[in-house]
Amino acid sequence: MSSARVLRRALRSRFASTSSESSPLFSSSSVSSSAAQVEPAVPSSSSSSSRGENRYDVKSDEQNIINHIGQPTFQTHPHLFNPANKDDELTPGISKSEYASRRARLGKLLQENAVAILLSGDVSHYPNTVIPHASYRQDSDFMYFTGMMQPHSAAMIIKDREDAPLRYVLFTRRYDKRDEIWNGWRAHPEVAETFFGCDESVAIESMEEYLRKVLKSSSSSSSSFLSGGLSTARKVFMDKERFTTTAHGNQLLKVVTDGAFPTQALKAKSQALRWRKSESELILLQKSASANLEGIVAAMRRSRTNEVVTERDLMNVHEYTVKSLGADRLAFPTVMGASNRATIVHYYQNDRIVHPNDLCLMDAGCEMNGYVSDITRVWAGGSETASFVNDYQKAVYDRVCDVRAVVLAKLERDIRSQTPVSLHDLHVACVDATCDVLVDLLPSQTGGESITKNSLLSKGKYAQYFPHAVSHWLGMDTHDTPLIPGSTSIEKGVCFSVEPGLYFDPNDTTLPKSLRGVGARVEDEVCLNLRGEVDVLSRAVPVDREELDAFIASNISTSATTTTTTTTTTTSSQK
Ligand SMILES: [Mn+2]
Repeated sequence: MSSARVLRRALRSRFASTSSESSPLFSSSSVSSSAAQVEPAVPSSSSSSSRGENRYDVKSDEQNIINHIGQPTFQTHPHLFNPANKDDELTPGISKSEYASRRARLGKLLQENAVAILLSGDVSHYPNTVIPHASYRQDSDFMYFTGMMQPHSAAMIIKDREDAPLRYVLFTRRYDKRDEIWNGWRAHPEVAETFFGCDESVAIESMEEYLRKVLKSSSSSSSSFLSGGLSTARKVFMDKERFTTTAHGNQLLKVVTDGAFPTQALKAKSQALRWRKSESELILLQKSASANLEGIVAAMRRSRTNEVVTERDLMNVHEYTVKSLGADRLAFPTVMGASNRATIVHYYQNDRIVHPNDLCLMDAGCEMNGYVSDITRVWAGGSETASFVNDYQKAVYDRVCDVRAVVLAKLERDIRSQTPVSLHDLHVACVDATCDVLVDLLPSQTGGESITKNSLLSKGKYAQYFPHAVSHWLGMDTHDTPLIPGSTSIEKGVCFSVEPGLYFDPNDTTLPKSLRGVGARVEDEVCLNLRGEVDVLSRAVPVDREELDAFIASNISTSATTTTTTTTTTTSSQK
């Protein structure tokens, strides 16, 4: 049976009994004034239901039902889904069974008689208003286990015994007509069960009471949650800091702490699972990287004009392009620094004019289907015929590319010889190669000190020119799974950045004048694919200076459509 038919049947049978009880968590004095500011007041269900506004007017047509789910489906967003998998994908690219297997793997990491509690991401508002920011971003852990993209939701994964099936309960807001008018469609408990594949869907307004029962059931053999009695207290897996930002979260936390139930953080377990990506996740990471590359190429093209362009123009061209290709948002504020702004690692003002032959550093990323990209390229812009004209610019850029080559070669060599290699090992190799470069680029006496590899390393002086790490994990977040130490050996399915750089402070008078204000970083996305091969997801845009110039020139002379084909061809070949 198609999911739409299942939904239609469920809706017909269940909406007739839609509860019109009041909403204890959101409608009354239980919401503090500070929480009301964070979470705008939802009107009392009881008052509006008395006017008949809170009844769901369900028509039997499929489109109406699908529209009420409140997040993309194949029917409403066919451009985001793979038509071949339209009945399987819960979110674009990820199947319902993959979400179920994620919960099952989490279940294996939990002890018996445990409950994991996850909250959806908070809604943020423009200051002093109840106007929400346009692009709601789901909490990554919650998204990973549920595929639920909507706010004001929560989930419990209950494990009674090793040999008993997990129980997955999803909590969503009750239907509220006024909320729908202001904020659009949402999944309500009546829809959620079938659509999200949970064992039970419950109104989030009743979650506190439900949690009490789950916790109490740990010592009760007659509980509806258990098929057998358990004598010890429920162990609760939750990230407490996530519960303190809303009145609702605080109430749930109080239920757990008042009962003195033993708690453990959930995030170490969720990050351990999220760290290794599945085949579908790697495909989504490649799609995100390919869209991001399209955006960077569009910015390159825009920079090669004789019109006056600003850094912001280039940033906007990138953002427009990635969003046109399906990105929901940028992964982080774009760094678009021309000339000496390229020396500022997290430059975000992006508001100055790009002059002819300026080096343009763009460090950009987008989030698409829940997965991010993070790529940096440097090129010469500001005029139709821009090129690297300064020998120091050429030298710094070329030597950063050399460091990149050293790091990637080490990675490739270690993976091939099955030598364990970690992000920390890559950083050590990067620092070593960077020091070699610095010895060549810096005068032998700089700032009253003699520059040798030893002096750069032993005093950590290299960090003045290379202040960041060469790598971080990548995935649903830009700095993904930060609890996985950098000393962990890279495994199949793991994705990370490789980003060497060199930055020479414009105001550092100890440097030769031509070196001041020169900065370059080259950042690639790398994964060890499931076949155990090193895969550079950002390889469609070259880094070698001459190759890159030829690439930009060919992209200027061709149409935007042709460019799209150039980089997405690589995406297709990845699958
Ligand atoms: Mn990065």
